[in-house]
Amino acid sequence: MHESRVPTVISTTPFDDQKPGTSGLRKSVPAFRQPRYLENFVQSVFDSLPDARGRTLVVGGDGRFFNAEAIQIILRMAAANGVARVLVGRDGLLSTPAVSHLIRKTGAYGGFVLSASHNPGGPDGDFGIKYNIANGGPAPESLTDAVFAASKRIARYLTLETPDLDLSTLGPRTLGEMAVEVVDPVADYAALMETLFDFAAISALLKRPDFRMRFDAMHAITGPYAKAILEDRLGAPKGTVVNATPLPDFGGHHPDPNLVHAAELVEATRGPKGLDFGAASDGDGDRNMILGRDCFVTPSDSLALIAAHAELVPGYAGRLSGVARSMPTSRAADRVAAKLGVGAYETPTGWKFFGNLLDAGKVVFCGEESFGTGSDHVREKDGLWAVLYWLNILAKTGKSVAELLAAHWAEYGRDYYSRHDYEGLDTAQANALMADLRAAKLAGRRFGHRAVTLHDDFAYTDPVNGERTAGQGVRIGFDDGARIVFRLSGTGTSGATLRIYLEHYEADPARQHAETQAVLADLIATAKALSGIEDRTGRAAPDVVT
Ligand code: VG1
Ligand code: CO
Repeated sequence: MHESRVPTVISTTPFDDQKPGTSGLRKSVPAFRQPRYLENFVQSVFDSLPDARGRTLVVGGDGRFFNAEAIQIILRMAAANGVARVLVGRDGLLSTPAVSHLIRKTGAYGGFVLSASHNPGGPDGDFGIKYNIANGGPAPESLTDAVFAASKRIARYLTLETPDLDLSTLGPRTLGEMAVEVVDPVADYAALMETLFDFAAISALLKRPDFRMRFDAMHAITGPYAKAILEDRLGAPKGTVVNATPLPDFGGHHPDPNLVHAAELVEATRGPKGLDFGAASDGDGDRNMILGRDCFVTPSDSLALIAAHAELVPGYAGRLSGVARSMPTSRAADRVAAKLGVGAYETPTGWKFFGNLLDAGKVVFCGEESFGTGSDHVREKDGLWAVLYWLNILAKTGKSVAELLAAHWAEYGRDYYSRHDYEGLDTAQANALMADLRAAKLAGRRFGHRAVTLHDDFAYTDPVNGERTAGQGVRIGFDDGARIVFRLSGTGTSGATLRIYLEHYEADPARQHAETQAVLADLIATAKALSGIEDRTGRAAPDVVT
């Protein structure tokens, strides 16, 4: 069809709500299915990129509801906007870290990731889209700001009038004048993992009859990756990976690997017959949860232990330059960095802030309290990577997860840590709460046995390019090392979510094995008093505690 090669110009008018949040544009599926909504955003990206004409892009998503339609729309628009070539995962599937790797490996110009991550999916669930740049990482704020500005003045988008492309088999296709290559979503990623970890040692561990593990893919994207790597390559018993088939609605659950949403897995690690190792990943495969028998590794501790054991892992031995963590993440990793004499960085929430530090070689590991850990192997957090890293540590030390944690705390002290989320708050109420917290005069005030030594609204200046980001959350530090952080979520799709991050440092090994919520009880009370959350919203308790 000759006509299909000529871009069609479609008139449109702006939507006013296309500002990317912590991780791309995230809205309900009904919002994304409004006519022209996705098209406007994608065109705004093309209009903001210096020059995507003649370049290669990578496109893939976590398989959630609307993934398949969205990919066809993006492919047509890419062709109409002059993109030369697109690599797309078979059936439109690619995990977020796999997209990042493919961009880097192929030298692509960038890529689109389709996912709302840990948010639920389905016709009434959430959808999302994110643009990643040539380093494989999320677009920096300078670009997302430009996209938002473009979305407010958009008047037309470009597309082709072509039938849907078959993405179910591997190999080359053409769409208009654009080449489309349907690639195996797993192969390149699995090969990368093999270069980083001691697969022989992990394989020996997984085959031991006395080592019992489970990986819960939560009906999301990591199922095929985990099966290929853990079961097929490393020889873990069949059935080690559960909920391994990606479903458009994740089986009706939140694909969010935490103590609340992966409760069944947590249960399987409890008691004398509990699993030795449990792990889970989220909707798009970039988050992870690590469990041992009767124990849970906070993501903040996970980052610290990963850094502390770098010498045991082939891809990292002898080259640890530094560690970065998002501001609300506990200071556990800083303590390891200090001891090792390497750099420690504190960034705003969201993986896009790690990109420059990784590119500049200032850090090798990055982590967020929200079940995100990763390294310089890609420019996204990476769920399965973290699981393989932990298996590598277990295999090389011969210790259990609980033993590793206890030894780590004895050496560095323990950062008791928890996050309390209040979801679906009235946006105006939540904004007022934050404004009052910012304005409060807290320095020097006492709360119980603690006095406030730090009170600010976190701002960050990127040490690589000097870009400044303000308003990233209210930090309240106390004289005994405890800390409370308040911030509003930037990934929700309705109302506001208040996140309260609580941590208390304990140096004494005799007091490092208490129940976290009990240890934090007085800090929780202080956080409630400071914010007035109950009086303001009528909420006596958080919706989710992790
Ligand atoms: C949350 C987490 C943040 C994470 C982001 C994206 O953001 O707190 O640490 O980077 O989700 O993760 P917020 O703004 O809701 O707190 V994912 O797995 O969506 O890509
Ligand atoms: Co995610």
